[in-house]
Amino acid sequence: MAEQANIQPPGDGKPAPGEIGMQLANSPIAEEIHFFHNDVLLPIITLISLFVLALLIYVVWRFNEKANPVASRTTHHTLLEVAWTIIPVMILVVIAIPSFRLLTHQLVNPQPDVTVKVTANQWYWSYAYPKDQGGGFSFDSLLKPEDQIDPAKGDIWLLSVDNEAVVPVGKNVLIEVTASDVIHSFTVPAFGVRIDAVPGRLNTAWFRAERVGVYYGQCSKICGKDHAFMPIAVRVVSEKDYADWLAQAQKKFASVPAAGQFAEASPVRN
Ligand SMILES: [Cu+2]
Repeated sequence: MAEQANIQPPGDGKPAPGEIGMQLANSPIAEEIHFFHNDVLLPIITLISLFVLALLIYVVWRFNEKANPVASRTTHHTLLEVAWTIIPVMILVVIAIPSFRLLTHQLVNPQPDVTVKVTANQWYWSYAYPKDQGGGFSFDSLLKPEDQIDPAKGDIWLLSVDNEAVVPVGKNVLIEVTASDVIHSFTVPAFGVRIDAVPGRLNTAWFRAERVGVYYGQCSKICGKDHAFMPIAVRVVSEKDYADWLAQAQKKFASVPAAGQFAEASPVRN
């Protein structure tokens, strides 16, 4: 596999210093999440906050003790009460429509081109590539120790791992997620993926990366003392590089006893 130059801009695949927004989207779901947050929720939140602030300022100015020495004894106003019930309900309906549409897109897996089985362990990840898709191997992915971090190669302390998961660009990747011990959570912000890894249960999620590069994530469920030290690194490569990597990985991980029950891709469950 050709070594890729690190040409990713800040905030692409990893956090950037001083960043307050989200990492750049690299999947249709992440784009939809960003649209929902930036173009639907934020304007509504801003308008409501400004409206409430204006009401507070008006009340302070108009009804303070000096301006309004004799307080009104009004306790009910039917029209006002109906309005402040109906308008929030209508706002919630406006939010619910894109929200449920996004949930549906996230939760209904498309026909996968590549399936990767992800197993969470205290405190590392294991990836298995099914045999019928050119894999037939599995490997563990552990935090790269600080003394092996080489920034010139694009290594990032606390995010880089010894063995990255590799997926092809522009393909539907189905991930089947489980855990061997306690509950973990497989989260890669740039892909819009966050799915719990639960012992004895197989959860699925999907993404389709649109750009090559390395995309990082972290376990997102408190899972014990090294919870902060089990990062996720997914390298997105071209289709040719992916085929080359599969061939290399088959040899490299041949000695690792393949998790037999994970050797075949499971049927898609929606
Ligand atoms: Cu964990």
